[in-house]
Amino acid sequence: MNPEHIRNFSIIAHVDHGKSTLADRLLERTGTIPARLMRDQVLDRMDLERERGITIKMQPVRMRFGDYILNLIDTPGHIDFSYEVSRALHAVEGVLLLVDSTQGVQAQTLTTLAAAAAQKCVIIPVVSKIDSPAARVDEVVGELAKLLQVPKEEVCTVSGKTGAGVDGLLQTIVNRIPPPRGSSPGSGGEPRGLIFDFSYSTHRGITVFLRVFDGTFKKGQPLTFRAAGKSFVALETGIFAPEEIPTDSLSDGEIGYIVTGIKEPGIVAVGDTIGAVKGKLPALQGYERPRPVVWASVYPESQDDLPLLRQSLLRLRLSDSSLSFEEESSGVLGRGFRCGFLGLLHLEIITERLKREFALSLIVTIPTISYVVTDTSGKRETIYTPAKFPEYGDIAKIEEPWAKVTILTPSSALSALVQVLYEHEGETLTTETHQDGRIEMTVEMPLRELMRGFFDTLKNISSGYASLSYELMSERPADVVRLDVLVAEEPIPAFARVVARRRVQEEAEKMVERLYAILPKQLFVTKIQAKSLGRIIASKTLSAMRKDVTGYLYGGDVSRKNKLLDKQKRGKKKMLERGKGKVNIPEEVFMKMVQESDR
Ligand SMILES: Nc1nc2c(ncn2[C@@H]2O[C@H](COP(=O)(O)OP(=O)(O)O)[C@@H](O)[C@H]2O)c(=O)[nH]1
Ligand SMILES: [Mg+2]
Repeated sequence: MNPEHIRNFSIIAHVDHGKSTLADRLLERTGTIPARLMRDQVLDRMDLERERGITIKMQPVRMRFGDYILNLIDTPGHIDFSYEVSRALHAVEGVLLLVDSTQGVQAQTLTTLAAAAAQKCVIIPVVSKIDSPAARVDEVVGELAKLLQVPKEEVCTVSGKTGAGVDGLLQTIVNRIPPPRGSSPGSGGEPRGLIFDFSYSTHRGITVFLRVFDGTFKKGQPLTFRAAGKSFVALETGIFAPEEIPTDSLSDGEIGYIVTGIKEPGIVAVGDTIGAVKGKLPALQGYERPRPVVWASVYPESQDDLPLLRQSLLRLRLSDSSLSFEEESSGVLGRGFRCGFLGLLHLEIITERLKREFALSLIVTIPTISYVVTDTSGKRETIYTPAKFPEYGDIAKIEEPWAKVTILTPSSALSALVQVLYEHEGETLTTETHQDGRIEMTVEMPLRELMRGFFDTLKNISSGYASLSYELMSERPADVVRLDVLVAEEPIPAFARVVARRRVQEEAEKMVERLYAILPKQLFVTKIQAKSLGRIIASKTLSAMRKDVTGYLYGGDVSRKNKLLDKQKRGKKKMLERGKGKVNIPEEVFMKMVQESDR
């Protein structure tokens, strides 16, 4: 295939701005998918994507338009999946930057635009949903033209619903997006490609998704992964239609797949270069591994399922390279995994997939962030689990990740937003008023505070109109403390939290109250306490369950009755003294305390 006739592009936008629906029309107009097989958001192939109406995974597809081959990669819009977008951008020369004409530019529009520009992609501005009665086409075209500093005439307008503007857009793609450059001079046909994704099947092992940059890949060819240093024979080469269609070969400029037959996990990685065994071309620039944003523990409800859970996580990682996990054990919950996620939606999607695709019953603990703790001996350690957060005495310095947050909000929500930012320790860097009166703010904020329901609050105060996007920044000093919950004077490690010092009292009382409300009475008086910095800062006493020891005595033998009650009292006192570890915390109580309950 002559690269001059190839165009590789991606559709990027804020969530729900119509990417997948526009992709439907492109597939339809190019006759890629026959009408009888067409359905809404056809590229959203996972059940979960279809049910929720969101794209989770990027999806490549090849189309034919006249003499041209168009390779499109549809991407997710939610911030948690921006790693998918960044990987897609490495494989293409251009993007359609889509903005919903009923919404205008949103926070994620700005971040995806920045990512595409950094990748030197050619950007085609497109305003979508022009059929909608709520469309403000002229206004949004103006907004987008201003954002990109291009004349209004360069902004395309389309409807993914009616197909209006789609033919023109196809022509624009061919005209404005450059063809991929051919093989490096002097490479002598040596193949080289970048792995941007992969999938796994039991009988074919790992299939890598690649963008070919040089030479030609053929079936039966011996190949190697540069970083992993592993060689294999290509079992099949092919393209996405969007289902996998075998081809004789894949050559420079093309996007396709290679079946590797490799079944061991941990070898194939996105960002690795695939090439000839003993090839001379240098490795291509790969991707930075994304840093997990939140951590949560996942335990099987029954310990018998531990091996299945391990296997399932390994399997999921074969279609989601951003997932990270390691085994851990907790006294009560048994063995499980501490997992790192790219955000709360990512966590939700992964646990949902574990439950559905592998029929697992799971306990998922409250998500937390990580802290970097330097102890008094100078040792620096990243702590992912509150239960491992050191006691206050040994700490020299604590650092926590910060986030740079972009917020776009109607001006009517501004005063409420200022208050909320204050409560979440946000520091405003810039404020800018858009043409339509909306305010764009960049704010720096501890990730801990961003994860403390900031997004929900933002949506609430703006009646749903504000949008947010963020990127992680490096660590800064943190004023946080460990908070423990004690039952009968015994700390319960699984209940430990790390909270802002200024909120520790409030959190302590909340946790004590919550446990008090759900812990059944014990045989003896039970103290429920919260402790921080070596002091008890909240406490409640759960009265004893009174077992009726005198019940079998009838008649009026008062002295005998008193004697028995006395004995019971003494027994209880003894139990209280021995009380450690004697408290029976039922599993439901445990689950309610460690799982998220106030969201
Ligand atoms: N009226 C109208 N609605 C659209 C259009 N394109 C998408 N939608 C709707 O907008 C929502 C989000 O669309 P989707 O393609 O999933 O957006 P994505 O998140 O960017 O992939 C869905 O409810 C679509 O039916 C359009 O051109 N016109
Ligand atoms: Mg989509």
